[in-house]
Amino acid sequence: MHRRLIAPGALAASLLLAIPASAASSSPGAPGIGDPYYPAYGNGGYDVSHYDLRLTYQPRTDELEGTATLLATTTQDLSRFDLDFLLDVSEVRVNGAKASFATSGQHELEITPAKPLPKGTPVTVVVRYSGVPSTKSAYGFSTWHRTPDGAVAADEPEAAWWWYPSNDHPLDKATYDVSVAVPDGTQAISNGTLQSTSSRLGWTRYNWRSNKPQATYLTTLAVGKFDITTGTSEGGVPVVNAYSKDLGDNDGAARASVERTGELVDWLSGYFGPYPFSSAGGYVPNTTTGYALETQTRVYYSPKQFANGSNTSVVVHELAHQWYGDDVSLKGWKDIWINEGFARYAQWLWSEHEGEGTAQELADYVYASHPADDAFWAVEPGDPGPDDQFDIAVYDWGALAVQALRNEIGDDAFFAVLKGWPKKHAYGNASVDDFRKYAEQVSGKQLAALFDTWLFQPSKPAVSAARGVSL
Ligand code: LEU
Repeated sequence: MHRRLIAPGALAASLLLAIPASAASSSPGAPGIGDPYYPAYGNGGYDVSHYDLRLTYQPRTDELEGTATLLATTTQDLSRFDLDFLLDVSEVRVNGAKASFATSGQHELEITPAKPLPKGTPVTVVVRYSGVPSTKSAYGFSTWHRTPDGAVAADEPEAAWWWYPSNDHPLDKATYDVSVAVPDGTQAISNGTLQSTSSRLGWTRYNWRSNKPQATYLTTLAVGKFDITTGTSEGGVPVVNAYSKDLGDNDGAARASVERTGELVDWLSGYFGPYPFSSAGGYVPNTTTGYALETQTRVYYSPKQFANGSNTSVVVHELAHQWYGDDVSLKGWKDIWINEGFARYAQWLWSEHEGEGTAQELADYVYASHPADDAFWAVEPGDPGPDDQFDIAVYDWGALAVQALRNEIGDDAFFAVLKGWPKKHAYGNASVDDFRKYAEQVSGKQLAALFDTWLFQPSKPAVSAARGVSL
């Protein structure tokens, strides 16, 4: 009992003195950014401003390897932080020093820097990694799609985990340099502008730059044998499109649709304001999946979109997202109506332009074609829940709600809102509530009841409340 030389209190005090002030209060960043639909998506404690991905991909074996360098700023005193990622990590450095790392949960890479990171400081994170993405899954699924000559990463809301470590949530947008080396004769397609290509030792490196804030799920990679076309729209927007050389019967219809990107970007600019990015375009790989995705500046299209001939409507939908979804991104995944309701409404405006039915006629049709007991009306477009996030109701009822808003506030205010919204929140994030407040401000009308009826009730609006329809 006489061996105790220092009283416990004194020991604790001497230890505390030895720890720098920032470390005393630092704690691990949260493993999720706080989205109630997807609690583990994204992370807390830092904000990424730029991703630099320098990769090599071998289509034959599906091996991807390389280095991701992230520039971030801490938003709290951090003892540890997470990235979302599935591939095999060999080394992590934080501000130049080796950091320890471990995996946890479905897709968390936990990084413990050698020294705690004080709040508000710039941090450089380097992650060296490799792996075969098609062998990885989370929650029992994979969104990495191999093709006969390569692979594609394009999905929503999850796509990044299979190919780069990230803070995987639209709330944390960043700029990107994506540089991918592929075997000579193969191309790598990504977002933004192709800065350069270089060849050596049998590999060709494609250097893509996306220089405006971009959500993680909107960052895409496609490798395969592509035919790349370039041009400039009449309005001055550079256009880069890419078509798999293996589209078979769908090749003509795909090109007849996607080659109209420049014309459609200019047409949409009339409604939404100037195109927000340095480049536009789309790519059609030889995938078997059936959807399209508004990957920023370079839209992903499945060949199936063109199985019945040209489909300018899907091109209009995905290009509308460049303003509604990409330039202005949702704050939480429950805000999906702002993306899909307005992209669908743009298709209705295009239908009207093409003489194939006015927006009002299409709204009436949607309203009339779903009886009150149809499950369609059970999905609230304003808060559909994660399982119904991409239900047809979010699109069609969502667009009907847009028509209801138009009828309530009149065309002048409506088209001012349509164009003003991307300007108000350019390169940022916004919620359905933010949209209602903005529409109220522009129109001078109280819209709470209208939004409640059209977006937040799991039932078919009564005809008496049906401002969207002209029945
Ligand atoms: N946002 C996509 C679309 O344009 C849907 C997603 C489920 C891939 O409709």
